[in-house]
Amino acid sequence: MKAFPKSFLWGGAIAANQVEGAYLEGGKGLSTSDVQPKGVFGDVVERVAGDSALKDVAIDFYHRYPEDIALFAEMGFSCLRVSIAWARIFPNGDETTPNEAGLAYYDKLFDELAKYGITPLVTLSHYEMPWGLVKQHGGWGSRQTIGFFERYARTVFSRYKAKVKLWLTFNEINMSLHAPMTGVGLPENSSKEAVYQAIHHQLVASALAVKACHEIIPDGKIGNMLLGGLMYPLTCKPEDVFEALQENRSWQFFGDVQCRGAYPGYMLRYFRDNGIRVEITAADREALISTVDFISFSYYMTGCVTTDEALNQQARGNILSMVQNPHLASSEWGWQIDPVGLRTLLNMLWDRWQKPLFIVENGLGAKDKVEADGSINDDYRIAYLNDHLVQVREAIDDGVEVMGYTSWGPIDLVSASKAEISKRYGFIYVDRDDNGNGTLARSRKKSFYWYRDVIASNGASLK
Ligand code: BGP
Repeated sequence: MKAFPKSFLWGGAIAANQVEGAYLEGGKGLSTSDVQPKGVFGDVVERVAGDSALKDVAIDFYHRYPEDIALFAEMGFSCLRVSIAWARIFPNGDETTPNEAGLAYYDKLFDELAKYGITPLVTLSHYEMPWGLVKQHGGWGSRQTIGFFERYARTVFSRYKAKVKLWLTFNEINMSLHAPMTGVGLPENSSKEAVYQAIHHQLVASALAVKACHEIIPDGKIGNMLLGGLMYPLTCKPEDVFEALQENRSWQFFGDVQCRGAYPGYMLRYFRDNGIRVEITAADREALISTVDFISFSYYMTGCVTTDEALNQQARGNILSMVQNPHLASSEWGWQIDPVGLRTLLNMLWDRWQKPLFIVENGLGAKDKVEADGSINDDYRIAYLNDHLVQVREAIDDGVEVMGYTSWGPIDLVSASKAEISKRYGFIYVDRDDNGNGTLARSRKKSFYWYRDVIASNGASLK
């Protein structure tokens, strides 16, 4: 395989609430993730003294980060995507002064990365927000939350401006309609109007963070983060093709606002046709003009769209209500594996927005078997990643500007959708099970050595 461009960043991506644990240490407040022990689609469960959830300890990255970063460095990472737990910095979310212990923790983390020359890519909000903001202010349903977020963003930009040059605003900002509590801190049964209003507040906050980043870190870059869904029409029936266009737009509209600085016409029509009234002030319009420098996205699977109601009914049980593609195989969790779709999506997003793209999540969640000698032969993971990276290389040859690739969960972590650890993504195995048993010891899987070779050859070893 032809090598990747010299500036291409290689690494992995993790999120605070899925790795750190230490959920009440260092003055941290509860976050929405802490009260969703069953995962991002799960109900809110109020915490009581003595209860516990897998995420409370997660993989104990909060304490073990030096060991883990040393392992990432051994693989040759030039980039690590992490997130800051907002509730470590502003425990309740509405304080006027930040929690110094929380700020100091991430200082140490960034310093550790710097030791190895690993560039941090930092998400401001990865599927969590301070629970206090939800309980006392109504989450993103309240306009006030825009100000709380802006204060948080300005605080961390000012603190880490010398250490962190690459930032992302909200993880998978386009998931909120499917997971309102996780995305915008609203109850699951909220009306569409309420969720779109909250999304609007978040889009304004994202744009204000872009503006603040440009002011405070002039040599920095800030991107958005989208779930990179790609929907195919199930058939070539024109109605199916149009349905797929609309479905793709329902995911990409967030990117349209963040890249173009205004709501697209098709979205305004959708609001009109469905009687959804979103309050968009003149000041909001002005704020939205600050557009992102680059686009980042996750990519795991594709799905199909049809106007056939019977097939749609059957699909309702799937994670994103997608109809299965008969041409693709699925992971153990039913996610359809589609490497070529990644090339298609990279080309489509480039054609649409003409901004650099960063693949900040991609990977295979699978059950791993530890052999008697302690080895883990995860050839399925190697095949998945290899095939996707080959398509990334093709897209670069197609003329798409790709900044880098951070595979999801380079070390096993707690899954977002199911809050289980047996759905493993890592090159590094963590000895812990879904009940929280295990030593938390780390070990290298076969894919660890494979990824190390890919990075060392700058992609030339891919097949
Ligand atoms: C994305 C999230 C991640 C992550 C990943 C894999 O939606 O941004 O946080 O966990 O999906 O999903 P899961 O953990 O459910 O397998």
